[in-house]
Amino acid sequence: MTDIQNLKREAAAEALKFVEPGMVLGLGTGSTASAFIELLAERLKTEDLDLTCVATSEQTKRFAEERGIKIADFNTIADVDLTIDGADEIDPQLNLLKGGGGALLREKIVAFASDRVIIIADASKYVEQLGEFPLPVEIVDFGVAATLAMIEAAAEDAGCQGSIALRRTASGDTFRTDGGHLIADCAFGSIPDPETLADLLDIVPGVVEHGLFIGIADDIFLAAPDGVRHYS
Ligand code: ABF
Repeated sequence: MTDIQNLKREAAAEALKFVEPGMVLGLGTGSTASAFIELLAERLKTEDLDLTCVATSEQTKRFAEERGIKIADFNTIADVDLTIDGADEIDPQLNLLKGGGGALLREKIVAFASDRVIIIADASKYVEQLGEFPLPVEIVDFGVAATLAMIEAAAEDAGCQGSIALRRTASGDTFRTDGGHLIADCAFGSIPDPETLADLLDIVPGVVEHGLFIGIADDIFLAAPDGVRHYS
């Protein structure tokens, strides 16, 4: 296992301590969330926790089920006790930039339905200001050109500039989310006012959701070579 994988696993191990019997548990998406799912699967081999697990992506659903974790239909569940997820960037106010994996809509729905959200990451995800990682914005494919122009205008009003490009897969096809939408990756370099940008993107009609998670994280476990730091 590489050093970075070890760090992800250490952060995941801290989050695992918060899983209690009978919980409705949200499972995030990405490699750090996958490290958590692997540890959870190991724990479930020796403990019957009677969990109800929901997944934030089809990828996570498959990954969990391959490890013997049953995934419930989220259409029948209104409240989640605890969600464990990763992030692409985390700022000092515990705001997050997420969605590099394209699962931001389901991640945000599950996070909003959760009593507690724990974010796990290696320390490289901690930044003074969000935005070096391109901000993913999930959009519908009706009127794409107009929506992209509105995103650009919203970004300018929030003090952000940079290139906005529709995401493609490695083979060059248009990337589609689990919900069948497109992703516009916004390479702003920096986002000086994430709250304002989030508010402005929220009112663009063609935007389904964006990757700014403002005030959603309750706890963050950041694993560095000298130990795991806890922010809340
Ligand atoms: C998800 O996984 C996303 O919101 C974020 O894009 C990504 C982080 O992935 P990783 O843990 O692989 O860095 O949580």
